[in-house]
Amino acid sequence: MDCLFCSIAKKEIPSAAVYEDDEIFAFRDINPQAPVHVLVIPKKHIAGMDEVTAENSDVISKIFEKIPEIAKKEKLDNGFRVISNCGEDGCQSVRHLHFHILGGKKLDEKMC
Ligand code: DGP
Repeated sequence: MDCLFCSIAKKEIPSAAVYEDDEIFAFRDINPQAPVHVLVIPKKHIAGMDEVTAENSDVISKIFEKIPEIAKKEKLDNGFRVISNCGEDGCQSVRHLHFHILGGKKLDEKMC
């Protein structure tokens, strides 16, 4: 399967890694929309939030356990935002599930 974020997780395409373990990879967004903009992905391909099921959701809870640790490491002590765009209406441009961690400044109140 030709998937950009699978290739990034396998290091076939370089990225600025922030965190890695057997199941999760976190790296800096190539087009940052805040002073800190990190993407957190499961290494195993899940296309998006619309494909999360009871069978594959274990890694999602692991990602959500890891996000506060990443935020702390990135010094986002004053808060941050986590976003997962899904599908066409959600403006998901890469069909590999990812969570944006945004912070390092006061973010816009408007979310859409
Ligand atoms: P979304 O629009 O929610 O699907 O977010 C995809 C994000 O992925 C977008 O903010 C830009 C980022 N991105 C796209 N291609 C690359 C890449 O090759 N490397 C990195 N580090 N980020 C990428």
